[in-house]
Amino acid sequence: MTNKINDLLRRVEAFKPQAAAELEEFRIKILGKKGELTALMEEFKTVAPELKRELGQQLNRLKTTATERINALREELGNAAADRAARVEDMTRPGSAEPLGSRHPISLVRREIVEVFARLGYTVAEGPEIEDDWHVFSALNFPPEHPARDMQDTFFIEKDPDILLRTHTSSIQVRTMERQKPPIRVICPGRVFRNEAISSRAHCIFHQIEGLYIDEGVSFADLKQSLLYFAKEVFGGQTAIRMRPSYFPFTEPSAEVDVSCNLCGGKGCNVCKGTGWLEIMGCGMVDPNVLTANGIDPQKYSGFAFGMGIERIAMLKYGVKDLRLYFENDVRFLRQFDSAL
Ligand code: 2NL
Repeated sequence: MTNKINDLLRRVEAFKPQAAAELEEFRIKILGKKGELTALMEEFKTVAPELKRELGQQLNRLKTTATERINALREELGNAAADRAARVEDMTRPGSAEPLGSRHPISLVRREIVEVFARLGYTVAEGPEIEDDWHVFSALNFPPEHPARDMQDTFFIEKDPDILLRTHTSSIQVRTMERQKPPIRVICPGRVFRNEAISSRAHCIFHQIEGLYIDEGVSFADLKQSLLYFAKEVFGGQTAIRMRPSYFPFTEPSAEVDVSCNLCGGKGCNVCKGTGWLEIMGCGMVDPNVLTANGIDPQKYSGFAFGMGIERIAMLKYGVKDLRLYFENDVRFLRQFDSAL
């Protein structure tokens, strides 16, 4: 019996529970009604009288030790749990910063351009990416045999009647003219699609912003001043613009717009290829055929329109050298814009 008592004593002393439940299980196993100590007490009743004194002392020691150890362990575990709870509830602990994402450069530039034109009274319009021939070509004075209508340049979804991915955001302005009578002043951002080989300078998906202003007496001078204001807001107050004659099916006259290169101050550098000028957009006076096709009387109204590629403006603003970076979503590229909100 002494062996049994010593064995139990050793197990009580060595016991190291991880959790309160484990301790309680141990307590019941030792001190419970059907526990090992209770069994020893029963056995004690049957021992010879001359052994009772010695064994009784041993049993009492075991009982005291076991009870004290279990109480001490219970306190320890309770304190640890209270510590954990206190840590969770300590409102004075310094917080850990959540990592913030960054806006995509295309979104940043689109927003900036939209805001500049909003200050000139333009409202934003959007439209579907999947379009029909009328809204992308016919309503915009594209002749039936124009190369843009070719399979080589445009992604067709269906033929006869033609359903296609819009190749420019002008289709949004056509839809605006359907809904709204002049005066019209809209700015139209969106994704456009062209069947092109992908390179550092071309992509099959890109972003445009177009603007349309139609009212009585809108002139080319209004166009020039509006675009000069835009250029100064986006590229800085020292920026100058120039216009070069050009051609678009939907405007007459048409022009390409350049801004002065603010890297070299117009003297000529590798970015502006020695010219001192950077091309940023195309524009013109809305062709009377376009007004007529869209139910607007060209005798009463005139208007101007312009269009630009957002990728190109963002390249010039941020010095991005390869268009493909905009579409790869490499965080090493995107993180560089996290302070450009
Ligand atoms: C460019 C040139 C341009 C337009 C877009 C337009 C729209 C309507 C009527 C007339 Cl509804 N014109 N849009 C006009 C001139 C130029 O875009 O280089 N875009 C990237």
